[in-house]
Amino acid sequence: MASRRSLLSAGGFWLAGLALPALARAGAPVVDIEMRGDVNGSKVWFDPIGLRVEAGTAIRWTTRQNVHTATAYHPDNDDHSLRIPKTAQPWDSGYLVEPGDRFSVVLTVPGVYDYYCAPHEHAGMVGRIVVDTPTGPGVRPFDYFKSFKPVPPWTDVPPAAQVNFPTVEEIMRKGRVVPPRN
Ligand SMILES: [Cu+2]
Repeated sequence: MASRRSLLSAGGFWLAGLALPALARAGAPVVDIEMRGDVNGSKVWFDPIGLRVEAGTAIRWTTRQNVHTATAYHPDNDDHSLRIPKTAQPWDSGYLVEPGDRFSVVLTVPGVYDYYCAPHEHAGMVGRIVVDTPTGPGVRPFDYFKSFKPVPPWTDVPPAAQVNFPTVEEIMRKGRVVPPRN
């Protein structure tokens, strides 16, 4: 965690799966997502909660209130179910503590990417990004993995999180979906 924080404070990009030259070569556009909450932390959300972007886009999460993470639904992250493209690199920002703390990834593999905030997943703090085309595990039902029983077992997406994901259809139609409470 310390090294991650110092990387962030140094202004570095923490890239998932790609080195910096790819970012420079693509002239990657950057799309921002804010991580917000009310004063006592009873409501927390990503804004926007849904995004459609082109492959090669850098997604940059910035915390504004409370402490958050941006963490991919992937078995590498505490046995969460796989809800990003199979060949995409998972990411986990670690805790973003101070207002303005940031974390970035460049998404290069087409498909649906579901992600969550580790301390607030059970409060429904999740988001969804579609890169180019809506394909991959992220388009499948939340319980799709029950039939093949992965080892170690994957955890269920909590009900409060399930109901908060914008639909792929809404994301494809609007491009950018703001959370309902805003
Ligand atoms: Cu959070």
